[in-house]
Amino acid sequence: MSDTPQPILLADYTAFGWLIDQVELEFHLAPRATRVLSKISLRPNPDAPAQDFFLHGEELRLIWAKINGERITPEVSKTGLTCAVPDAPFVWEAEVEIDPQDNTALEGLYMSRGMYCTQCEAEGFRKITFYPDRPDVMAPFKVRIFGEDPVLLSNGNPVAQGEWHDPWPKPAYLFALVAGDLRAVSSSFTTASGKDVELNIWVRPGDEDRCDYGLDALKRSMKWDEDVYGREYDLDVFNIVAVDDFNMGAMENKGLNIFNSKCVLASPETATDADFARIEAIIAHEYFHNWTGNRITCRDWFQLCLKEGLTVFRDQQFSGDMRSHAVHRIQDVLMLRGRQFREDNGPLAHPVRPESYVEINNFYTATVYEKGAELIGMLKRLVGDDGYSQALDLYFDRHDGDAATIEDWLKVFEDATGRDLSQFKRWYSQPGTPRLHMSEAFEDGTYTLSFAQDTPPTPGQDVKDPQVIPIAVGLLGANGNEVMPTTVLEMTEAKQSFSFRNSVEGWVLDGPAAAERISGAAPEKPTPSVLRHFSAPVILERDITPETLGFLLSHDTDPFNKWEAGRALAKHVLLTMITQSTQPDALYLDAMAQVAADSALDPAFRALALGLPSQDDIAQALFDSGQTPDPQVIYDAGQSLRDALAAHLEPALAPIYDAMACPGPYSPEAGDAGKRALRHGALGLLSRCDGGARAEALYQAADNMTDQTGALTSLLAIAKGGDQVQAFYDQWHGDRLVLDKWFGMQVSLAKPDQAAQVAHSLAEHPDFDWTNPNRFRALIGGLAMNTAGFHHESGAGYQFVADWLIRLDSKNPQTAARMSTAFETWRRFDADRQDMMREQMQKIAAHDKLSRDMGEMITRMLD
Ligand code: 0A1
Ligand code: ZN
Repeated sequence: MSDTPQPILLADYTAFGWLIDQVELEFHLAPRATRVLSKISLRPNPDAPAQDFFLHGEELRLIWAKINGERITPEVSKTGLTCAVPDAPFVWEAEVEIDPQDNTALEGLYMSRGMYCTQCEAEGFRKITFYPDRPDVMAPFKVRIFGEDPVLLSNGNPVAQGEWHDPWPKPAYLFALVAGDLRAVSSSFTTASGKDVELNIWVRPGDEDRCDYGLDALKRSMKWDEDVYGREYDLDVFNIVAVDDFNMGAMENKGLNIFNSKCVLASPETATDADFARIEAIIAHEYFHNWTGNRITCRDWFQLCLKEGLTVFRDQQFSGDMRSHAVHRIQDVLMLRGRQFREDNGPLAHPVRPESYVEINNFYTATVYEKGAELIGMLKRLVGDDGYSQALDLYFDRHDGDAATIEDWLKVFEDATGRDLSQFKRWYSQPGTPRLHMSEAFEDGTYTLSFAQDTPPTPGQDVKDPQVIPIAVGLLGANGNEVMPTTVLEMTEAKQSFSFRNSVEGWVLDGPAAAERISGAAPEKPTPSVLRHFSAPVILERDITPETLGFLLSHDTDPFNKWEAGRALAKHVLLTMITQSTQPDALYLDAMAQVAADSALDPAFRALALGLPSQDDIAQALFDSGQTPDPQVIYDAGQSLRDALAAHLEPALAPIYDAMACPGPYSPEAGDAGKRALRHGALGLLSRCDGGARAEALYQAADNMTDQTGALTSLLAIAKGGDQVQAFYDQWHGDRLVLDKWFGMQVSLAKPDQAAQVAHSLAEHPDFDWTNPNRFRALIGGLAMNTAGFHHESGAGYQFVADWLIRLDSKNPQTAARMSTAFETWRRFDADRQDMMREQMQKIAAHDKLSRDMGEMITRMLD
């Protein structure tokens, strides 16, 4: 018999043979021996095929089991149990014993610094008791918790101390339990229909002063979901708990969200502007899941994007409404390109709706989440805002209480709008980032844009069919005025042209309905602004001169494309510096000087415009154009370009730095955060001219974490800041979340030839608690993010990361497997680096406690 785990296939889905009317659970908590009693009322599911009765269960010690009150002896395996059951409704009961203290995988019931907590998505409930642990089995739960802790929480409404009833049928993955010595910071929210909801954020004693922002974000999320989606909250209480040891960001358990403390706790002294923004988005995300995920859940884990893509899309809309749409769109696209494009163009590429998996935890990916959200955005663009609202209303009406599929989702759009979405569905099954080639023609006063789409082969899928691509286009006249407002072109063919003509109404898309052409003087060729707002997750390829990019950067009325023009220009400059050993282009430097000083522009936008493309981005671009990227050369080019920018912009930088100071007490609100972002951008460049004098002064004066880390980052980037690193440690060594920053900054900003060594010595530091996922990610992930350091020619970075992944894999497979993606770009590089990375991956694959999670990741990367 082979030990190789067999993949699970979408095509093999069958319904569970029974329906569950009620689940009753009783927990007797003890760190090494928690007893769980379960009583489950089942009846045959008339819509399911005949099957043996099977309950999932892993790492459980079965004490006894009964059917209808009679003791039975089930057949227990490593993955669950079977037994004979009556062909009629029956009651299953069992008692099991589990060991939360020994649970280092942080899945199921585990302990985090003395506190009991759970994580059941995707398949953790089977480590708590025997149960059909699949999302399409939904039931109301009643829970009783017995333990010594003062606070005993579970899902639903409180009934008595430690007793909870959740009336809303839910799958087991949404179950949660928390017990500990916790304090609540509380508030309340009155829903649109007048129901009062108690809101609590539960934290360890001492963290109470870090909850205000999270509570406020929660109230804003509740209001927003009522206003924008018509969705009200449906229980008497909404609890959030902050937990220090957590594999992901947070979890949407019904009425009891559990958060990685890093994603909810914030105070001006300990959290940065970016932390505040992330907390706002994650609070919203988990809250929004109450409707998109909990009330309507997924039939099976292949449908994960049904809840995640939609909920990410909703949290992005929310963040845009709370802050700036333009700035958020740019940040979302940066993230998409940085993580999802990287995944989609490498060995781990998979469809937004995968068709097979070995370990589902490996599919909580940027593709399912972020590309999944882009698909919702495209749908909205294609059917229009009204069509989208009608489709969503229908979705909630039709599927409330269901475990639904992508087919159900697309059907509501078809039914609400009358549109055929069969071609659109390809976006869910075809992995890979489409390349969109564009060319222009201008003849007899008709302007034509021609597009050709093709998607490179991905693992297991060589040939792709054309997809529907909404291409938002605007046209600009020679003087920079917009002569055609944003118009969405719907590309459905492999190759397609769209013509525009000059009419009494300006430039319009040619077609029977287009207005008459103006007779008389021939129009001038317009300049196109293509893929506005990043209207589709594709890579646009076209010949464009630096001059045209400069023109768009100055004049484009679409803020995303204005930024994109600057970004494309920076990319062009870097690629030319790398491939032709040239000096930085003056056109780019002048353009940046203009943007930096343009006080009509939002400071947050200016800060983003001044940023350079990531080293990873440049490596991918070089690889795409048939060259072998050298990480050290890319790093050096980035450094020279920063030096050149600093020298060129120097006269403007000090005034910007001064003007962007925020007087008064710190506020995390977007306006001030944008000013600080620009101020710190200017400081990063200024430090290259003043030797870090201003950064040292800012560090000294800082009264908030954004300024403190901003100053320290600027110093570390010029290889200074030794004293500040020590001072930071002295000030913050007692604070877990802040100390993560200390580890992360040092390693991610170390010079390439020193990064592995810095990581090595930090790993010896007494505060390096590698069993805490946040700390592990800060240090090991910090090195993986230091592109040139990780890929240093010595191979020390590869070895360091691989050794730690092996170590972590035997304790926490999920986080280890997730971080193995550090190696996913290995095929881009030269033969020596490829050999070294392959060797490290083979070493990981050969270790004696290799997990299923890690085994699957390495196999996919090496195949
Ligand atoms: N559903 C959560 C993400 C999540 C997934 C898995 C987890 O543990 C294995 C934890 C959280 C979300 O989208 O926020
Ligand atoms: Zn989610």
